[in-house]
Amino acid sequence: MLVSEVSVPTLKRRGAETRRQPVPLPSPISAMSNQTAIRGVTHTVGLEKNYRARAVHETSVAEDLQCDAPVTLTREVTTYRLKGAPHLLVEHLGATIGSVVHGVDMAATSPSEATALKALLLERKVIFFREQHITEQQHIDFSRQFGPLEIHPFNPMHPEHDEIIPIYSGAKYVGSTNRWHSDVMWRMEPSLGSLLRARVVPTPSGGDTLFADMYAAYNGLPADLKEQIDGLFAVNSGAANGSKEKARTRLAERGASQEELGAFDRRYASIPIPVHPVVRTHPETGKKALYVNRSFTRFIVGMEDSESKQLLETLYRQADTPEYQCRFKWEVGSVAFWDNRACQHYGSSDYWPQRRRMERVTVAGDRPYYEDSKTRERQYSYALEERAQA
Ligand SMILES: O=C(O)CCC(=O)C(=O)O
Ligand SMILES: [Fe+2]
Repeated sequence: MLVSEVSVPTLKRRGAETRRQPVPLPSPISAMSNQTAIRGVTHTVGLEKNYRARAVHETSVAEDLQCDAPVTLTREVTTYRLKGAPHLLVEHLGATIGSVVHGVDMAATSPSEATALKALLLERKVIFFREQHITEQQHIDFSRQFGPLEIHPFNPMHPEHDEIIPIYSGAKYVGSTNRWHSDVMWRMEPSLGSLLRARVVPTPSGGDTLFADMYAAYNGLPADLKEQIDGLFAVNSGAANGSKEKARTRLAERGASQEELGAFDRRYASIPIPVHPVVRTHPETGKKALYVNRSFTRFIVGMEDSESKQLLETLYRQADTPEYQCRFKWEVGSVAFWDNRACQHYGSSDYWPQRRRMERVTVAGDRPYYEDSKTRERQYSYALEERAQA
């Protein structure tokens, strides 16, 4: 069905308003490092560490010679009525992953709409809504319909709402979510889902988020490799992406005393290091998902270091497969709601030095497990320390 045949909110795409103007790179580059963190900045890294952001900036042309005045186009889009909420229209992005749902109002979602959206999320792994010009509280309230919310233990919070993680980047703070990951895999119970809302986006383009279907990533492996990794476990930690160091630096720069920094270190040290299954059984769909990535996974338990590295590299590369992916272009007010148990995501860092401001609310999850398909036996994640003491 064509969108033009039914009554749906506007599907206008934003035209080019301003063009990217490359600016000279600072000299030395290290001057851009994250030395002056401010409250509310997270997931940031100095430009010198983010070679992709730097490469895009250096490659961009000084002026957009071939493009003139911006013109907004409307286009026809094929959509499908959502079962259980047929006034909501679904536009698919990737083959197996990612759908935009038209007609959602996050400020006034009924329980039956929420149920239908949850069923779609389980099928499509990530769903998107556009033009949600809602308050922070409405963002939180909508998210709460899908489960209890998670408060991040050490990231700087939104000034008024502990449930919101601000992910702000700009000239000083280079976007650093450009690594495939599933959120907070360094926790024993990583989050079920994340709801990310765009408040400021780069123009005319940049800062898209990519999603990879980790069921497809698993299904795409050769049979003998699947057999080899079924039932394996791997150590995961935030240390792999420097999250502790970033949080500690921010705290120090906000004037924390030695005592407060000591308390932070003790609190961080008390976070158990999780050992998660390499292949995770989804608790709601029963499907198998590949559950490792470069951001968090350190090594496979019980395997020689070199063998573990080699195997993990093969598994990490699965997320790079375009067939398993979708890509979402943000507009102000766009929201992505993804299932961390079924997909991974990657925030493209191709807009430096422009500003991009995103806010995330996270739905708490439960302990991952691997279920043997024949015996139905479940093996749950465990804390590295528990096993060491046993
Ligand atoms: O910056 C992005 O697009 C992704 C942010 C992210 O990784 C997150 O919110 O968990
Ligand atoms: Fe993330």
